[in-house]
Amino acid sequence: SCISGNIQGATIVDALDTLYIMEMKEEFKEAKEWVEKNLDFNVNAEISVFEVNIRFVGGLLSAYYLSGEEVFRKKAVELGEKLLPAFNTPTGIPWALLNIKSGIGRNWPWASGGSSILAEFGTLHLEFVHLSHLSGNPVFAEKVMNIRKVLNRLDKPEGLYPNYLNPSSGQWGQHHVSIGGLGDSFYEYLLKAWLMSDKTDEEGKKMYYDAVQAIETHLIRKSSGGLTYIAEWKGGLLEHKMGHLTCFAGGMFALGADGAPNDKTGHHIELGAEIARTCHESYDRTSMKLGPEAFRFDGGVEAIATRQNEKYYILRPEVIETYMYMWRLTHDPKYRQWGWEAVEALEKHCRVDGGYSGIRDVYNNHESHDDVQQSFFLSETLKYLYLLFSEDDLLPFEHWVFNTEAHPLPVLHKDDGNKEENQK
Ligand code: DMJ
Repeated sequence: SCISGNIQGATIVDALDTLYIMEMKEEFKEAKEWVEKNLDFNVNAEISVFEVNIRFVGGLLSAYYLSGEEVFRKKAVELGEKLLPAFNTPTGIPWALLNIKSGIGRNWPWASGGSSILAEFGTLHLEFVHLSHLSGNPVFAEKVMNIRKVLNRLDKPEGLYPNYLNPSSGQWGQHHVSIGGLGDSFYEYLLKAWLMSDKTDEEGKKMYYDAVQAIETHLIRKSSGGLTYIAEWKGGLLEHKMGHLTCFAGGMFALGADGAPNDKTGHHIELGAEIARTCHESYDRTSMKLGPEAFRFDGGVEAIATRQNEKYYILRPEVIETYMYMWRLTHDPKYRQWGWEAVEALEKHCRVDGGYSGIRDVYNNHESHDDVQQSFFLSETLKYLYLLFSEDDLLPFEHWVFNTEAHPLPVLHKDDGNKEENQK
């Protein structure tokens, strides 16, 4: 075909705010110059709308809010405009894939009956609200508010949101529900949309707490050994498996505890603490002290991967992310201890000449490296570790929310006439 490639520079853009926060000024300047000279969206590429939004749009927005450098704002808005044709569907639920030259979209061929994915179209909200805010163009916010409207018109099985929604018919695909892959950050963005609005977005708030209620009733279970976990739901049947991705939910429950209805604040903190403990166990029960991609609670095992293709670790952040939220919200020192165990394991098993690498089997005694350093290692894993060992006034939760790639976005305060005065 004549597709020439991809947007280049994911690692650089994903790392900008981490460099800034860590006060690595020389490296930040070098990265900024690369962005000025080389970051190019006029390419013939079919991209994932979700991945480009969370890594590139999110990375550029944070770099702008932290540094105040105009180039980042300009590039973020330019890229946002490139993504708009993805919303040209009968319902306005965007396509997963978009050719940013032709503007032609489509969905992943594997997704249930031509569906779009909940965690993909549901993870645009924070960035698009900021794009409207920074450009003065309401179109971005309108696109994501319409997604909510479509979701709120639909019946939800047992109050749960299936991972698949067809953008042409506006109907759910397969009734698979997950708080891990394919679902995860949709729930995160409901809560964070409310927080980022200075707690004015009542619709986001209601959708979040209603969803958590259904998740507790239908997906959260306790193992015989006393570990709380979040299962997957397939048309009413539970699969007793938890993905590494799902471990972010501990931090989410704790972050949302403060606003929980019916005196449930303590309960949501406790839920976060229990998920953190379970995910720590998934690390502790391996030989490398790094967690597998997925672990199970069936056939006599607890918090252990049983299938060879679920034993890898690709430098994912979710467990450390949950430690960071739990630390900030409880100051229980065990979260720093657990974070330090992860630091030591990363140094011991993932450090290689050119950087850090994923591991093929965390239960093995010697490492087989996959030779990939995911861009989220710099944006998320290292940033959350740094915040775990920093004071609470570095990017305080009252003023900042983190997008799902750990890019901080400022809370839009009610009384903000001109907003981006420094909140660092
Ligand atoms: C990141 O790109 C984001 O955190 C996303 O929400 C889920 N997957 C990766 C990290 O594991």
